[in-house]
Amino acid sequence: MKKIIYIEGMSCGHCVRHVEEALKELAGVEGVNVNLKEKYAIVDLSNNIDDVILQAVVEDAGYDVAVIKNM
Ligand SMILES: [Cu+2]
Repeated sequence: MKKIIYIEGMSCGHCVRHVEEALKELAGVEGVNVNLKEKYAIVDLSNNIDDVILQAVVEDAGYDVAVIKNM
């Protein structure tokens, strides 16, 4: 399944890599695709990771989560 995470606070390619690496460390995350301009990350999940966990990972990396939706 895929989820889209709308993220506030990313400003450059470094932020993108930071968010990608943080999400990829989660077990069950198979892929991450961050769109800096549109301010979202699409995560490809092998199992349903709870939104609360995804939000915590992004916030621990230093960014804010606006909303998370199933795709
Ligand atoms: Cu940056």
